Amino acid sequence: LRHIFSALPDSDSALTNLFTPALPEPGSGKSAAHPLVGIIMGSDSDLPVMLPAARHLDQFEVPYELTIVSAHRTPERMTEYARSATTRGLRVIIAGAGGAAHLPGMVAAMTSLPVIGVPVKGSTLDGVDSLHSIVQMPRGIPVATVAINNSTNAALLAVRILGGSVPHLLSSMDAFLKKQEDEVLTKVAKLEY
Ligand code: RP5
Repeated sequence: LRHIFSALPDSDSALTNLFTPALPEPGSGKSAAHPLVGIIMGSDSDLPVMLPAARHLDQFEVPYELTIVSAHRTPERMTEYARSATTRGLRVIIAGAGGAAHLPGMVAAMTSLPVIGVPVKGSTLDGVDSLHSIVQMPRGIPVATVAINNSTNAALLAVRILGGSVPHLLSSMDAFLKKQEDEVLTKVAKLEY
């Protein structure tokens, strides 16, 4: 993944001093020393779908880490990742997987952190298999599931969750929504006749 990281834009975190002392000092952008969001995926083949999550966290200057954790191929790594997430300072986990997409649910079973699941569309079944695997969790173990291949929304939801502790992020989200609204209204104005 090294070349992917180097392809991402650098961003200095603007979050320093905005967190309560209970939270670790924020690092800066991708592979930060103290990531608040963990982006994990079942395979490197999921990376194109998961990269928009990283790019959006960069935009909001939220420090994150990104790596491969497979529920089936590296079950012990998954257990260690989930069990250590809170003490390592993570506050939200974004987990993407395709097919028999057990990663988000299994991670949610082994941590109390909020887990956001991204169903990845595989080469067959249009991603509905992944969606059902992630969304149909049993009572007691929630996974916030976004739309198929929509890691953008996973990142935006993570920012909203972190915004509960970091008011600055809610202001950034307000600005993001306003910009988005303005863009649509500009298109409306152009299309109207
Ligand atoms: C899942 O199996 C991964 O999340 C991926 O979406 C899918 C296929 O993996 P590869 O065979 O491409 O490695 O575990």
